[in-house]
Amino acid sequence: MNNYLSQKYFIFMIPCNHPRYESLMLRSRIEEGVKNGIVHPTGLIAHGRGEAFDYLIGEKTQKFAENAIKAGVAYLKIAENPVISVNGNTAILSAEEIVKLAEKIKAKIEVNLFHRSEKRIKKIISFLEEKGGKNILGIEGDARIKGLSHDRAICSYDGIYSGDVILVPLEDGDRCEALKKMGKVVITVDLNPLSRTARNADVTIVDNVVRAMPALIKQFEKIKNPEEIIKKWNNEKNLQIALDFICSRLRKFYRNYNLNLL
Ligand code: PTJ
Repeated sequence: MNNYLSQKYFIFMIPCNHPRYESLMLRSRIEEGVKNGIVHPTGLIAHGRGEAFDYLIGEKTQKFAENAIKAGVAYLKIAENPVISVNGNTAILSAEEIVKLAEKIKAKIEVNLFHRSEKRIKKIISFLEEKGGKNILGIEGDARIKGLSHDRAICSYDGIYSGDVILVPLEDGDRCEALKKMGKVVITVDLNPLSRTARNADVTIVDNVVRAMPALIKQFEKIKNPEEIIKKWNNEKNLQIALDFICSRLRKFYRNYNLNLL
């Protein structure tokens, strides 16, 4: 069976009432993304790590994520030059929402890759354009994020380099730190509340990007008091709430299954 048929066969094999339907469909999208060159092969591993943490938070947008989404929107609302940074995984999972959010907040979209190649940047730009994206940055690579030695330092002068508030879903810790050192406000979406990115960002949305992006769009109209929200925002405290939530869920699992592991 060739690749195309096996992919179709896989989709056909997942009935809508399968208890893991949504999760399996996301896997299928990531797999398709690898096949068509949008997602880097290691994006499969990153997705798997994300899945594990999503399982632990109950695969739902929890209160701590809702609060972070509000804080993220508040920063995006007061931004003068907001930028949405897109990698392979985010593009394949949330292209339409990225385009919609960028329109709402008047943000630039920049493709910025850890495993950078011109070919993949062009593919991701075309993919976002198919969903309605315009003037997408990334290919010019005419500036560098200071203090980074790998290719993710290569960025666009008109985008990430000169932006003030940067939304970076599925970030790697190094770049988050480097962007902070450049004085930028960093908002991230990362299912892992323990990651360096999560701990270094100004706002960490501990949620799946497929739920967080539509929620950011929805909140945009609702938030009328961004300054007040920012004043009260405490990212560290919110991350602790996320971790406490995961721990208490694990304790419940332990009691329910009576595993006697301790
Ligand atoms: O497309 P490229 O070349 O820029 O590469 C992108 C990846 C994601 C492969 C690269 O940035 C990478 O290796 O990332 P890391 O260091 O594995 O970090 C990814 C983080 O995103 C991990 O903490 C995961 O838990 C988290 N994550 C994975 N899938 C999701 C997610 N967070 C939110 N939503 C997801 N769907």
